Amino acid sequence: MEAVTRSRICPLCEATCGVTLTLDGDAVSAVRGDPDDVFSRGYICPKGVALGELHADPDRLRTPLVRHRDQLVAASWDDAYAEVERLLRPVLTEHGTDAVGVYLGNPNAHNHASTFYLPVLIRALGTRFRFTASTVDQFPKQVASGLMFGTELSVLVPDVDRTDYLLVLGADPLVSNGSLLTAPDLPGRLRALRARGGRLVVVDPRRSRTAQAADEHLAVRPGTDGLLLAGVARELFAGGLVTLGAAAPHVTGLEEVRTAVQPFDPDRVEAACGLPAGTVSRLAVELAAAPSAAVYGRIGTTTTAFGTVTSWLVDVVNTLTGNLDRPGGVLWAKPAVGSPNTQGEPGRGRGVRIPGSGRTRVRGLASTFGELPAAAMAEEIDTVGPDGERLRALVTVAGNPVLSTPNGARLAAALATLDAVVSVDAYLNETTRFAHVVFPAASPLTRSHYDVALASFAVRTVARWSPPSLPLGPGERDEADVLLQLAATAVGGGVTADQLDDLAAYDVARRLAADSSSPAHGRDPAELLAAVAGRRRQDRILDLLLRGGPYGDGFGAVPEGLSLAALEAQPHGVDLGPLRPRLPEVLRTPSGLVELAPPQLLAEAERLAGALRSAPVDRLLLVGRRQLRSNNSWLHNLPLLAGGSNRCTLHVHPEDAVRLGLVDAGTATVATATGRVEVTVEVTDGVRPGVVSLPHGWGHDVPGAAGSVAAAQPGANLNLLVDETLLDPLSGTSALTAIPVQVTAR
Ligand SMILES: Nc1nc2c(c(=O)[nH]1)N[C@H]1C(S)=C(S)[C@@H](COP(=O)(O)OP(=O)(O)OC[C@H]3O[C@@H](n4cnc5c(=O)[nH]c(N)nc54)[C@H](O)[C@@H]3O)O[C@H]1N2
Ligand SMILES: Nc1nc2c(c(=O)[nH]1)N[C@H]1C(S)=C(S)[C@@H](COP(=O)(O)OP(=O)(O)OC[C@H]3O[C@@H](n4cnc5c(=O)[nH]c(N)nc54)[C@H](O)[C@@H]3O)O[C@H]1N2
Ligand code: SF4
Ligand SMILES: [Mo]
Repeated sequence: MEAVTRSRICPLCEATCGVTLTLDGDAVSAVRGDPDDVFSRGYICPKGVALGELHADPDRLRTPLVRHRDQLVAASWDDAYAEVERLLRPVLTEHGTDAVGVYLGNPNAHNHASTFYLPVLIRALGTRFRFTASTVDQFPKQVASGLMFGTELSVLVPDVDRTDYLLVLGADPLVSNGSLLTAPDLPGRLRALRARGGRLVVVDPRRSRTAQAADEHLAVRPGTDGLLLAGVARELFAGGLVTLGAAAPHVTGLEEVRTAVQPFDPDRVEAACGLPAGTVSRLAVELAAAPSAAVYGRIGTTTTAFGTVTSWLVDVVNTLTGNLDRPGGVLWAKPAVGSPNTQGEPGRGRGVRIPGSGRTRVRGLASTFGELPAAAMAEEIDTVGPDGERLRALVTVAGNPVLSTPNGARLAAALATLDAVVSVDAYLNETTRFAHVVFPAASPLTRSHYDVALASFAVRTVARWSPPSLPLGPGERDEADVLLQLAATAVGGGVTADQLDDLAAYDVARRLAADSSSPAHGRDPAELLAAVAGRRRQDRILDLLLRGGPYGDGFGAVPEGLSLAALEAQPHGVDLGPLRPRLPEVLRTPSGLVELAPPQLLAEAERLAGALRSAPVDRLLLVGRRQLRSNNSWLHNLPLLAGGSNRCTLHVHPEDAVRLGLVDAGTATVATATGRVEVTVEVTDGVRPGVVSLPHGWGHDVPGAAGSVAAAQPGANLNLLVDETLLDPLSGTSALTAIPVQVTAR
C-alpha cells in the first residue's frame, strides 16, 4: 500500500504543534513536525513523536466497560448506557442533583468537543458540584486577570518573539513547552530572544532546563515569588522608575498599589526569599530600563497559598514598567473564537464576581467561575450531612484526580464508597478503576481538532483546523457522541443526543445574533444554522463561532473572512499575525479601566505582607517538576516515552543528602502530616539546598489501573503528601508547591 501523509495539530500540550503523520493504511508509521505549519514551523517534541504509539497502544480502551462484582468487563454501548441509567437515576430521583458531582481533567482543554458538550452534560446533570483540574492549576491567574481586566480569559501573554527581557517565575517552558502561553517551539523562541541580544532571567528553586538556558538563574525559596515581585514593585516606586506608557489613561489604582507594596522592602524580601536585596532592586532597574520587558509566571507561582496575589503582582510589575499592552511586553490575544473579551460592548462589561456565589457543603469554600475546589471533592463524598447529604455519584471526563489532586489516598477511599462512578477516558487509570461504567475515548487522531480553549493564550493569532486523520476503530465512537449520549441519558425522558446538539448549536447561533460585536449581529439564528447545516457536531458549532467571530465571514457579509471551509482549504493553518495592542476595547470591567488595585487583591497583599514577618521555616520544602517525556499522569504507558530520565525520583541537594544520610539511588521516605511515600533518591545540585523535588502524576502501583508499561515503572504519588486544606483563598486553588516535608533514609 502507498504511504500517505496527513497534517494535523498535536493535542497533547498547549504548544499546539502541527505534525505530519505518515500512514500505512490505518497504522501510523511516522510522526514528524510539519515544516509548513504556520505556527510551529516543523517543531515537535518527543511526546508528539509518540502519537502513533498512543494510537496503537493495546492498553488504550476501545470498548465500554461495566462493573460486574469486582471486575470491569467489556460491554456494548447500549448496555453501558443502560447501566448508567440504572445507577444514576435512583441517585438523581432519591437524592437530587446535588448528590452527583463531575470532575473534568486537563485533556478537555485540547478537544473542542469537550469545550462545547461538557456544558451540555453539566446542565443535564444539573449539579453545582463541578470540579476540574483548574483548581490545581491556573485559576489564580484567571482570577487576577478577571478582576483587573474583566474576563477570566483576559490573561496577558508575554510577547516572547519581540521582547528584550523575559523574567520567568515558576515555569520551565523548555520542558513543559509553555502554559497559558501557547507558542510552539519555545526552545527556539527563547534561543532567538537571546540571539537578538535579549535577556532571559529565570526564578526557580531548581536549576531547571530553562534556567540552564538563561542569562541568569535566581534560586528563590519556594512559595515566596509574591514577596519578590512586591519587592520589585516597591523598588520601582522608590526609584521613581514607574511609567505606564500608552496604557496610562486606561489604568486606575496606581496610588493604592504604591501603598500596598510599601511593606516589601528589599531587606525583608531578602530574608524571606533567600535572594539578595540588591538583586531585588536590580531586577526593578533592569525591567524598567529594558526597551521592552515581560514578566511571566506559571505553576510555581499559581499553585501556592498566595497564587492569586502573586499572579496579580506579575501584571502589576508589567504595568508599572510600561509593558502593559505593548509589543515586546505583555499583550492580550484576540482569538478567532472563544474569547468573552471580543464579545459585547467593547471596552466595558460586567467584570467578574470573586468570590463566586457557590459554596461547598462541608467547608463552605467559595466557587470560582462556577467551579468548586477539587481539593474538596473527597470530603464532599465521605462527610455525611445531618440529612444524609453527600455526593453519591461522580462523573469524570479525561481526569485522574487520585493522582492529580491533594490527598489522593482520601479521595481514592471516598471513590470506593460511591453508588455510581461514570468515567470517559482513554485508559483505565488510578481514578477510573473505581468506575462502574467506563466509556472509551477514541484516539485523538480520529477526531477533528481546533484549539478553542488555548487560543486566548497564543503568542500569535492563528486559526488552524485539522480533519480526522484516521477513521474510528471498529465499534468506537467520537467523544462528542459519547458525551451527548451521556447527557441524554442523564436528562432521560427519551431526549436524544441529536436534540441536545441542536439545542447547543441553536444557543450559539442565538448568542451570535444578539452580540453587537459579531458580524452576525441582528441576523436570524435559524438562518445562521442553515448556513452551517453541512457540518456535524462540534464542527458545526465551531463553524458558527468562526463565521460569527472577530475575523469571521459574517455568514457572507465579509467574503474574505474566516469560516471552517476557509480553514479546510489551508491544511497548515492561517496566520493572522503577531498580537496587537488592544486597550481599551479589550476591557470588560464595569469602570472601563484596568483595575490595577482590586479591593480583593489589596486585602491579599496585606495577607502577603504577613508572610514577611513569619520567619522562613527551617524545614525541607518539596517542589514539583515536569518531565519532557511525560504528561501529568498519563502517556507513561508508551514505550517511546518510558524509562531513561523519565523517572519519579526525589532530587536532593548534596548538602541535604549528607545531613539526612541519603545516597544517590538509595530509597527515602518522604512524609507530611497527610501521608508518606517511598522514592528513589537522586542527589543533584540542581535543587537549592533545603529544597527537594518530585514530579507529580506517578504512582501506578495500584491494582487494576494503568497499562503494563506504566505499571513496570510506577513511581509514587506526590499528591499523597499534599494537604487538601491548604488553598489560595481567592481562587480555591491548592498549594501544591513549597510543602514542608520530612525526608529520612530507609
Ligand atoms: N502535586 C501536583 N499535582 C498536580 C500538578 C502539579 O504540578 N503538582 N499539576 C496539576 C495540573 S497543572 C494539572 S493540569 C492536573 C492534571 O490533572 P488531571 O487532568 O486530573 O489528570 P491527567 O493526568 O491530565 O489525566 C488525564 C486523563 O485523561 C485521559 N485522556 C487523554 N486524552 C483523552 C481524551 O481525548 N478524552 C478523554 N475522555 N480522556 C482522555 C488520560 O488517559 C488520563 O487518564 O494535575 C495537577 N496536579
Ligand atoms: N512534558 C510535559 N509538558 C507539560 C506537562 C507535563 O506533565 N509534561 N504538563 C502540562 C500542564 S497540565 C501544565 S499546567 C504545564 C505547566 O507548565 P510549567 O509551569 O512550565 O511547568 P513546570 O515544568 O512544572 O514548571 C514549574 C517550575 O516551577 C518551579 N517551582 C516550583 N515551586 C516554585 C516556587 O515556589 N517558585 C518558583 N519561582 N518556582 C517554583 C519548578 O521547579 C518548575 O521548574 O505544563 C504542560 N506541559
Ligand atoms: S510540544 Fe506539545 S504540542 Fe508540540 S509536539 Fe510536543 S506535546 Fe505535541
Ligand atoms: Mo495543567
